[in-house]
Amino acid sequence: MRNKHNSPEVLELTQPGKDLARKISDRSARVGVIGLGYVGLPLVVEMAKAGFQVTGVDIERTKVDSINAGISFVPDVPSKTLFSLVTAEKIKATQSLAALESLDTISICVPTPLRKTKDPDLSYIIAAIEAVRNHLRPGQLLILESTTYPGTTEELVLPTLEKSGLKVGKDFFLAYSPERVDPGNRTYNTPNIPKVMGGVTPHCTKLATLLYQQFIERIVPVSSTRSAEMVKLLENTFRSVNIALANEMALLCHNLGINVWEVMDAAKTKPFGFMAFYPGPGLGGHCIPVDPYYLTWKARMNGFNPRLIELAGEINSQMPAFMISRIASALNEHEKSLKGSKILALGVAYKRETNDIRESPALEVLRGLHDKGALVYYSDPYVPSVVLNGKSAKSVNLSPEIIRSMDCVVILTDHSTFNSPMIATHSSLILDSRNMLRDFQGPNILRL
Ligand code: SAJ
Repeated sequence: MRNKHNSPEVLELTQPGKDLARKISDRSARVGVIGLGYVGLPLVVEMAKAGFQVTGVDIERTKVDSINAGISFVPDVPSKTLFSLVTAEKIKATQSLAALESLDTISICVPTPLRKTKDPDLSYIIAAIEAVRNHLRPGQLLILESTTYPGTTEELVLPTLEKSGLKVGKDFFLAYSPERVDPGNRTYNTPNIPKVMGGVTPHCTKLATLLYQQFIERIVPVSSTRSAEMVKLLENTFRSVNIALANEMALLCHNLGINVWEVMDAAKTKPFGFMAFYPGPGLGGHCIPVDPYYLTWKARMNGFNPRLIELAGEINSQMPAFMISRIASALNEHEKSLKGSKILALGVAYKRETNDIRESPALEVLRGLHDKGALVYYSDPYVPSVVLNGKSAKSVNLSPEIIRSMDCVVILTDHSTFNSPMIATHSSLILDSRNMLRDFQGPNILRL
């Protein structure tokens, strides 16, 4: 940042900021996290490991009790680590919002889902920010991490907090820093994923950067909260659009009688200028199918028509229907109708090696098959049971007999624990939407 004399601007912090900077540096700052899920809990642990006294706040009693017992419910956080930090009294969880008053910094990691109408649901952020406002005092630093549209921090969060009469950048400090947690990623986790940081004022950016650099290797300051909010949406919209391209390539390759998986893997050998994405039964999870709608909603509110982003969403959301039509055609080739056929789905989680079924396209495929009269079964080692069309369905244990009894096996999630040789050998008809059986050939094996 340069002032009019073109010399580096020296950021003279106000007293509350100076006190906070000292407390962060000497670890006497009392830090807190609202929202103890797959983003918030790893953040709590890293802050505690850096030497801070950490308070976790969540509305769910079960989460609070589990954390205080040192039992982790987030696969990426080992209970052993959590237990030792709780025992050392570095971590304490509570449902009480009154705890916010004693905190010097508060990171907010609450969900940002969509409403049924596909527009943003900021109710969790609003509830958290109103709680913060009710306990706001001079010297506090607030960092919003939840994925949201550009403008949320300055148009919604800031006015709510300044209703307290305190002034941002002088009395309290506010920044936006997108979470980038990739659940199950063995290589990248909270400390080594670069953290983008955008403050409402330069002082806010400076203080938020000072806090996070105590436990994250690299902070990437940007000029505003809007930039920081947009970075996250670009990252996830990039994935959605490229997955849509992979899906459209799958539809086109099927039409042309070309193996899209072979094409994608061969294209991937290009050492520059290409990044492989793969087709699948559709987009799942609570991020990639959701985040682009936060961006398109904001764009439309500003009279901008985000054609490419919306078209990508349409292509991705058509994939479950395409899967059902492929299954119907494959059965038809065996003189069988969809109605009355026994169909076994392998995998219902939204992606491999997870038990998360949120927005899972596999469930949409199963529901569609059921609605057309098929007798639907599923097997997923990570998901013991699901509710399908109002009834509870249990995961079946795979065996050659079970597989041979099916008219069609559909691979929807390519968990590594599936026994591919057994599946390839004993299935009379397979539709593989994940190329899990890439090493097997045969007239019984069809691919997306
Ligand atoms: N998918 C495809 N083809 C692909 C990649 C993914 O069909 O080539 C599907 C997956 O099967 C899944 C969905 O897209 O149903 C989303 O998959 P994902 O790999 O994007 O994983 P998420 O949603 O669990 O997490 C993503 C993070 N993933 C990666 O960067 C690899 C990351 O973008 C964010 O940290 C996270 O969303 C988030 O929290 O925003």
